[in-house]
Amino acid sequence: MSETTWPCLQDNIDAILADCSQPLHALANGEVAAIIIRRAFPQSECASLIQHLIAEELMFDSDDERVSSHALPTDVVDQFTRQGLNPTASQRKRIDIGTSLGNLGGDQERFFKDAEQTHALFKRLFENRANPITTVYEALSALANGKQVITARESDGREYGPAIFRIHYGGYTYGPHFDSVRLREARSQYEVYKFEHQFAGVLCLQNATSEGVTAQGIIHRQRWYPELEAVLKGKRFYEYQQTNDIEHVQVDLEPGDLYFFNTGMIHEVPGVEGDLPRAVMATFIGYSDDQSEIMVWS
Ligand SMILES: O=C(O)CCC(=O)C(=O)O
Ligand SMILES: [Fe+2]
Repeated sequence: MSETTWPCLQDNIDAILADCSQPLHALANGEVAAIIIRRAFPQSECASLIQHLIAEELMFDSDDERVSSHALPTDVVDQFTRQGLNPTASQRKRIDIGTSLGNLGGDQERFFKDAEQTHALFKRLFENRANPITTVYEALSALANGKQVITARESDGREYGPAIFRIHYGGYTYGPHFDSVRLREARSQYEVYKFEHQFAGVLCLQNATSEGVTAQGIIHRQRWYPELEAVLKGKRFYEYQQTNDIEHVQVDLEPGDLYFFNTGMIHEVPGVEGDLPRAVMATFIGYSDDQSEIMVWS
């Protein structure tokens, strides 16, 4: 691992703002690898939420056979296919709770209907407990230099899903990739297409741990560009990284920690087959220096 000079902003919001007065601008232009807010959401609430999701049968314990009978989300199948893997032969499972633009965006009517149901589900789930979605939106607002943070919506008011819970079982791996509704999916019929930059905001709820090693995100100091696509498709990114001496940062999170990163940078989460599944609450974020609104979706 080459020594990195690429900094992260981290600790609590005040410390981050004292270090950098425009943190989202710094994330957009690649000056910083990530913004990490430690203990953004109480650890005890993370554990309690996991138990709640299990009680609601929205997720399962790792050894529950319903995990393997659960259909993989379409975007996961696409991801495996992109990586040259056979999704149906894979034992690696992921359960999503929420509405994914990546998954359903091909059918606008279905997407917005699903998002409506997700809003209703989350309203019910968080009626009497701490809401991690609020935590993420408030943290983002505090970093936003006066920009307004809202759930992504179309000009006619239709709302996207506000966030998604992703439960990763059995060493589930995200290989090196980037995310962009603009550059990858080219979803020009959606409002969020207008943003110049896309970030992710991910709150860790539970780590997958095996012999002291946890599954953690890695961000490479390499922005996606069209010619890199052949390298990613050919699974030659590690070779490319070595040849070009690309720095990277591993962001180690504890339950309750929240991180923001630029999804235009190549990133990955190598899987660790732990006793517990890795559970996160994930969002995508649309940001432009010259837009007064920041939109959040999943
Ligand atoms: O789970 C994470 O930390 C990031 C996952 C990721 O890269 C994605 O959802 O696109
Ligand atoms: Fe990603």
